[in-house]
Amino acid sequence: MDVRAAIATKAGAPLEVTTVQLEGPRDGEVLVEIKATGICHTDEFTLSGADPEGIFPAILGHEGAGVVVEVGKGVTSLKPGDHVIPLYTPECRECEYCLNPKTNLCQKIRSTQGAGLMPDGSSRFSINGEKIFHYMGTSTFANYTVVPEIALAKINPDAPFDKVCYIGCGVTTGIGAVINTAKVEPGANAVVFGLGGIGLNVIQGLRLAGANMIIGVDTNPAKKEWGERFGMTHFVNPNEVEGDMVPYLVDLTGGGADYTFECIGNVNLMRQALESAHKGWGESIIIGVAPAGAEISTRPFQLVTGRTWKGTAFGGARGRTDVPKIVDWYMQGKIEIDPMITHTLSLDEINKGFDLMHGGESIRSVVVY
Ligand code: NAD
Ligand code: AHE
Ligand code: ZN
Ligand code: ZN
Repeated sequence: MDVRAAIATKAGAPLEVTTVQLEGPRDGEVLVEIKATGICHTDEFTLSGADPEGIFPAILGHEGAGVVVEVGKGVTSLKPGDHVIPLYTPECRECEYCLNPKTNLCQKIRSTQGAGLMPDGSSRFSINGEKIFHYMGTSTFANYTVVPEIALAKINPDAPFDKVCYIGCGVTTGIGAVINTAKVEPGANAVVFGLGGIGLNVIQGLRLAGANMIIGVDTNPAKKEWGERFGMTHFVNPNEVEGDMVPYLVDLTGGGADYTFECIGNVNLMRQALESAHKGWGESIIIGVAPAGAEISTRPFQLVTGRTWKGTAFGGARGRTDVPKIVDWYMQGKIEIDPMITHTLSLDEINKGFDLMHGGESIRSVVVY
């Protein structure tokens, strides 16, 4: 069938909005009509050419919500009409990783997904007979996409697509990092580096967990008001701090934070985040995705003296199990999403979403089909 899509033709070039061809679902696959998709910084990261797994031409997008149109042979958990959120971290419930409660990183289809292909090693997207690659197993920058059954969470049909699409990445990543990865306890002190679409969700996760000091760090002064809107208690603009940030934050937290979160993708800030965690017990969680070739470093003494460095993907969430619950939290008013969706665009305007992100003007732009 013909579908409307934004193609990433090459690194650094704007997306091209055009008509492409999509094949129907094969065994274990599902055709989904995408109703809305957020634009995450990771889409920008891959489009920029900084992603070692970046592959072109591809249809990016991994923060969508939509409706099941058709199911392939063998699909048992979904039927046409079901409302779904595609999952870039699937949940097969049978691989070694799914069976280990210590991780959410289902590996059932990770190798083909990373190569921009469906699990059988082929692509469903093409243009004039030329293959276009999938992206993160989701490719939500198209109004129809094909996704493996194990990479779809069935959600409350009353939930608005243009809001809950954000649960497909940003909301779950931020809140999940606090609840699943750090397991923050009430009364803890925390520092969040980067108050964008992810960092603000870390802040609302910390509020939910009952944290005490919630310190936000961002070079964009406009983020002070944004952070406070979701529970931040202190704002630090590194450009206004004389000298090194680490002693400043250690002093502000009375010895270091119990938890720090890096939500930018900058390896220098990852080091600052680790070193501003409390001696003896502080944990630092890396969320930001760093460019190809970048490496983290610190003095091993930082770890010897009791700090822990951790990372998290999709907030440690098991998508088919946890995403429907997070949608319900939104529907019950337990978490906020609406104010963070600062811009709603048509597919034709998708490149504007990237411009708004570059200019620090948006928290989340959402494309509504
Ligand atoms: P964003 O662009 O919305 O936010 C980034 C924020 O960092 C902005 O507020 C910006 O002003 C701030 N910033 C930039 N440089 C800074 C500096 N030197 N000091 C302080 N603040 C600075 O991006 P986002 O969508 O929130 O994504 C953040 C990061 O998280 C990206 O690297 C993205 O790829 C990654 N990410 C990871 C996961 C995961 O599962 N691990 C999921 C989603 C996003
Ligand atoms: N492909 C990159 C890494 C990109 C990355 O870390 N992706 C995160 C999700 S970011 C969502 O906005 C993730 O889930 N990682 C786990 C995984 O298996 O991809 C690279 O460096 O190669
Ligand atoms: Zn994302
Ligand atoms: Zn699995």
